Amino acid sequence: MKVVIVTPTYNEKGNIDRLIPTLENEIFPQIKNHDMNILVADDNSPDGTADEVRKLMEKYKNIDINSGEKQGLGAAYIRGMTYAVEHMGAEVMFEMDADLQHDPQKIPEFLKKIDEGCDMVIGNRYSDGGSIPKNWPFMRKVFSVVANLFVRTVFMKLSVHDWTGGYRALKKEVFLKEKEELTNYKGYIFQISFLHKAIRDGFKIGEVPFHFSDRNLGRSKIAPLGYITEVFKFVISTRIREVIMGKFGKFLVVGGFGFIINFAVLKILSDSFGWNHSWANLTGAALAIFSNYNLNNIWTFGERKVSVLSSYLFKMLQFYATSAFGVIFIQTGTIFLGDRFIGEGQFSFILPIKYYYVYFVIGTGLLLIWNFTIYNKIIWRKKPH
Ligand SMILES: Nc1nc2c(ncn2[C@@H]2O[C@H](COP(=O)(O)OP(=O)(O)OP(=O)(O)O)[C@@H](O)[C@H]2O)c(=O)[nH]1
Ligand SMILES: [Mg+2]
Repeated sequence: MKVVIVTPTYNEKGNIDRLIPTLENEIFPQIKNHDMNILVADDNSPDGTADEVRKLMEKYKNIDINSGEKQGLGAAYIRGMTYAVEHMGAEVMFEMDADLQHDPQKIPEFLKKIDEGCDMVIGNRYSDGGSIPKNWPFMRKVFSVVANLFVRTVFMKLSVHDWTGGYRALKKEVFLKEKEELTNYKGYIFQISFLHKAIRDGFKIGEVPFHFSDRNLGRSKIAPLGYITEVFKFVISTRIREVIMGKFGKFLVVGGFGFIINFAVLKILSDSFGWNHSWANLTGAALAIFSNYNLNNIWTFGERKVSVLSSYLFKMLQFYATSAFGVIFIQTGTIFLGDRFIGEGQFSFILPIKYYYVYFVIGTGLLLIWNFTIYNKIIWRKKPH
């Protein structure tokens, strides 16, 4: 396959001078089954990185350069990868820093994973066989480890260890699929966002552990504080959007609609037909649960919909039973325990608030979690392939 190592540079004259000969003389000769090439994505570096690359291009014929304005690391990658695909015929691309922090000896391992069927291979500094520089200041080490743990946990993707690193290999299909959306991520956040979208779209991810060495020439381009804020904002806002637009959001809409049905039936039967409130409410609740069941079946869990009559009826029974259990034991139980162990009373926050309102809100929150979990894991559980 045609492989292009895309290396972004901003003032890396001294480093590119060492990286390219290492790749050409030590690494590429080890790789027999792929056509290896290099693309430097330079942002008109004032130190003359591009001139250095052009000199090397006279010596090595499998190098190219793509220059443009400085807009950030992500923007340089998108421009460079587009060039690699359109002008160099790249089928597989590497992301690799120019400052030799990414051990080039690992390239064959990345390619092996690609050959084995991975779509994107991530250099991993955080599990066995990987590391971050020992001589980094304590706080940088902490930020690096904590930031990655944070991303893994919030995205609920613990199996992928290194989200912020920039040593990767990927098939061109992954880039072409995500390119459009990635143009919004011009800086270092490009890395997390790219990986997140690739996982979301079901691309197969592999990992290669490596020791991340310290930069020993040139200056770092990353602004740590701004980056940390950006990571936090991106991860939290993405996750919230996913939850709201995803199953949980639909489940809440369905539940809200059920609540309206329940209340409307209670009111109509009580006020217009003179029913006793309890019977009117039970009828309203039974209809609301019926509506909830059907809307969840066709919409929230639409892709796991049950349509065979016997299992439709059986699951409806389960649905009524879990809903009743939740209301009695979880929601009402919370109010009961609150009254019993914290007590009744009230406090003032804009308006007077009775303690039991708070117990009700907590109980309802727990009820929602209970219901959603049971629906997702039991009633409409994913069938294994
Ligand atoms: N073209 C381009 N390259 C960039 C830009 N920002 C960073 N780079 C390059 O991206 C790579 C990674 O940047 P570094 O500054 O080394 O970031 P880092 O590795 O997290 O930080 P250090 O460990 O301090 O080196 C290097 O090759 C940089 O030259 C940019 O805006 N444009
Ligand atoms: Mg670096």
